[in-house]
Amino acid sequence: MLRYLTAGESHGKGLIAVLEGMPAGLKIEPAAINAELKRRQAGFGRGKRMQIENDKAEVVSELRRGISLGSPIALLIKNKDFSIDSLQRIVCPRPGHADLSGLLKYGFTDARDVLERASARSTAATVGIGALCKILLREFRITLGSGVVSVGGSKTSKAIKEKIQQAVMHKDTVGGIFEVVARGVPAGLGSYVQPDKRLDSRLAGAVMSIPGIKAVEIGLGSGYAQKFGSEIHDAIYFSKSKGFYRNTNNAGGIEGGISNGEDVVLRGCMKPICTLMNPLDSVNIRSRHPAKASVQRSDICVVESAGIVAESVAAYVLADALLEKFGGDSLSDIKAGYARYLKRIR
Ligand code: EPS
Repeated sequence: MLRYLTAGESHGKGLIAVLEGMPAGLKIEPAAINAELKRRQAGFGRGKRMQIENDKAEVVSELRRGISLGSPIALLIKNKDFSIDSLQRIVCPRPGHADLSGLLKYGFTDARDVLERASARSTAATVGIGALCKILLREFRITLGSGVVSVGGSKTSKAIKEKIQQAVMHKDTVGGIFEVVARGVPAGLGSYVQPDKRLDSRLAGAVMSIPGIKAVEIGLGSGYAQKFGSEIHDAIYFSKSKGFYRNTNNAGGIEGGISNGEDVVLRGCMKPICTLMNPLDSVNIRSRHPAKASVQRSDICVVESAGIVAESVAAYVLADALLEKFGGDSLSDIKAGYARYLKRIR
């Protein structure tokens, strides 16, 4: 149904995102895309790069008078810090980063060749894709939001701020957990008929594709391991006004790989950023002698931004599953099928 590609290096000319499979007839306002890009740049703990960039997307293909034509949509986000050719070499790989495995894989002698593409800067393009998908989902009253659950084990906003300040003071970094909630998702997206059609496997894979993510859970997630079935499964009720509904949502809105009509809830765990101002032991890749890992401009904590990126990939998965079920080339066809379906399941 939908597919996307991104391209671009952290300090190259810019980032490109291409999304194919969007229906014709959708009003696309660049302001809505730019608002999402801005959200990704914010958050306590971000580094100096975010003071340089002011991410804005230019829609370089597919629209006519602001309305989609059914052809691929291409976005361009220019980098202000376009300095790729003059940046210093990096010869002491950072533990936790793609530096060493990338060097070994591609036969480079400068980790700069790895980190330019491995950089989480690419997530600006991902958020551009997510913003387009959110525009489609909004037509069906499906909305997504995210929030920080914890940072370094701290949970209140005061304690989280203190934890990040502590990391700054100790020249360290800190990770955490974010939660994404999608509201208004109808029952019936995804399927149990094949592993790759399951909505939960698609969401988990999508969130895992974000740099720095080490765990994903849907609904109660690992909490399921602690309780009896009778305590944990979401009992089913029906009323004329609500249709089928639950009083609990431990399943995170997905049963048997299919959305069940409740909110879709997922959490992701992001590791601490790997660039440490007080670096760990590493090895000089040329001399093979012990050395401290390289240090360069970076962030301290990006859990909040990671949540926005996770919203974006979740929006992509939900939009893809929606088009799979109600597929059509134009928005009006899809809406007609959607309305018929909603009537049937009530
Ligand atoms: C990022 C841009 C990068 C980093 C960060 C995310 O910019 P620079 O490397 O120029 O400071 O701030 O990327 C990483 C932490 C990483 O490890 O790649 C962005 O736009 O989000």
